Amino acid sequence: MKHAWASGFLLIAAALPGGCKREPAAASTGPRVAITVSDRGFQPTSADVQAGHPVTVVFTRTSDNECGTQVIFPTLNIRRDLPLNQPVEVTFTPTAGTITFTCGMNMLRGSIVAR
Ligand SMILES: [Cu+2]
Repeated sequence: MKHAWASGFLLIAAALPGGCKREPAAASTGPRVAITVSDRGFQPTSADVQAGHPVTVVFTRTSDNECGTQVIFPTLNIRRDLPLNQPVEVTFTPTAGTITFTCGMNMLRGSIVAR
């Protein structure tokens, strides 16, 4: 299977800078996390956010690989199409814990970790 390597994917934590600092007024939806969907999967595969505060995850698919044409947050009931090279925003307010997202085929995986 073409995407078999994904099963061995290690989660790499990517801590966001800024901590509890207030964002400028424009950031009414809270911090933004940019995630690229490439031939190598979701990058970064994990991001830390603050629990109880809205976060916007911006997915941009940069690969023609069919695998990344959708992103799904199973526990949030969110499914979005990812057009090539067009940023797609997913905004939600996480409760503490790990929120997993996957490609439409549940092969590629990543997570948002809310603390
Ligand atoms: Cu896939």
